[in-house]
Amino acid sequence: MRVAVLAVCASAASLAAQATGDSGGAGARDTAVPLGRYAPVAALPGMGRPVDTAVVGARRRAVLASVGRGVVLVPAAHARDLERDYLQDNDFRQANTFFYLTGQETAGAWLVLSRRGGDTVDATLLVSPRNPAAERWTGLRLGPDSTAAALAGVRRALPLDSLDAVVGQALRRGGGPLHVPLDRTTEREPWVRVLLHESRFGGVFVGADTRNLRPVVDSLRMVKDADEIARLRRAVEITVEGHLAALRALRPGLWEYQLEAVIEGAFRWHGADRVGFPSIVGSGPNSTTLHYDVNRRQMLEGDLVVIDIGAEWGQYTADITRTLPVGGRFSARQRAVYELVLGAQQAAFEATRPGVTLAELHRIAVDYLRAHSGSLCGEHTCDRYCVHGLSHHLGMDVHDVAVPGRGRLEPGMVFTIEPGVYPPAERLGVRIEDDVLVTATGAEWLSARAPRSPEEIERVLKGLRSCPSCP
Ligand SMILES: [Mn+2]
Repeated sequence: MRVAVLAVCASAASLAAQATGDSGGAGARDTAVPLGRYAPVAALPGMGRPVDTAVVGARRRAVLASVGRGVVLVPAAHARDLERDYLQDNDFRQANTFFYLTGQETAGAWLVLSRRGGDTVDATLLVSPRNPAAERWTGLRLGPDSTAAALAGVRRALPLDSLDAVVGQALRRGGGPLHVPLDRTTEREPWVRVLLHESRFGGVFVGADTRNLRPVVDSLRMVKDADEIARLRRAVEITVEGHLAALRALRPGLWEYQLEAVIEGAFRWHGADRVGFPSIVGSGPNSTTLHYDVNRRQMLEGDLVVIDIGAEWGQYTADITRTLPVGGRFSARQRAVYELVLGAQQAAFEATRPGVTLAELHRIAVDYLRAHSGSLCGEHTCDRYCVHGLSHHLGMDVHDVAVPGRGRLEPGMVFTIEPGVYPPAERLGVRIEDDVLVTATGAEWLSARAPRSPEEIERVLKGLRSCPSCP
């Protein structure tokens, strides 16, 4: 598996280089050019992004090598019905496992992987036949043809109704078990019921031979390949733009939802696909509610506002939190709590390197809070008011997959460091969250461009507060 992951990194080097080149100098960004721009796929104008077929091919090889024996079957997400399910037709988001192994955003498709002679992966994509009448309404879609096969880098793309035959044939040729992703998102799917309780797929398959593919894919997903890191960097940069927009707009009297609007406007302006999670803009007492996302309060002079946001780009999401003084300057007390939290974050970052666990980093941050509290939190030390975990992995899910037994950090893992202190009696909450990439020797701040020290925040609030088009 190690070798496979390295192979992925090598084959995606060109894409990483391209992404790095795209981003330009960190300080001198031309904001007229959206960060999320991409060259459309000619076969899918307006919808498809180019896929590095070598990258997804390497992931498929890694999955098959990992499962050992059997056939791998992976469904795409369904399209929602415009009339029946949802008011917007633009709300499709691909299933993560399918995206990881194909890079395709096609709805209702399936991927079948099996071994063909030695280590060769036989990958078949199954998609609905083209429907010109429907495409007139909803745009071009992939069909079962050579275009789809080329875009996904698979041997062949067949019509959906060949699914039973293709899986049955693969099982007859190489034997079981059948590996399918079984999780919260698929458990209610009709195909799971069929798979687990009825004999299907040419009569070859029986329910007892089904294994869950998720632990295998999740384990691979924990170490990001170069393509994933490039996507995460893009999501982080767009999220930083959201924070910069918030800094420009912030002033007493503004409503939390207005700040949310400015932030999410910046996300879309810079090409984000959607938010990775509901934007948290919690001021004053709301700063102590960890997942406050109602965003309905008017922000007042003297408040702090906790802004915990993440843009999603190319299926990957960032997660960055800043705590800002609404009036432009921290009070002495706010600043003291802020600097304590900042110090805890810095201590955890400096301890980050391969081999360390997130639990150890959490302990380091808590120890820092306890050791440096002084009388800041009264009779207790401030670690008493640090009520959530310090970190989570970051990727296609904002709280990305973490499999048991894989607790030690490895190069290529991406996670958050987000200490917070929330003395409840005071209507005062401070959280600082950054996204971090584990390197061979330590770690890299991915979100360093978002102002973080109190001095820089106050300087930027003073200097940037000129936003002619803001409400
Ligand atoms: Mn987080």
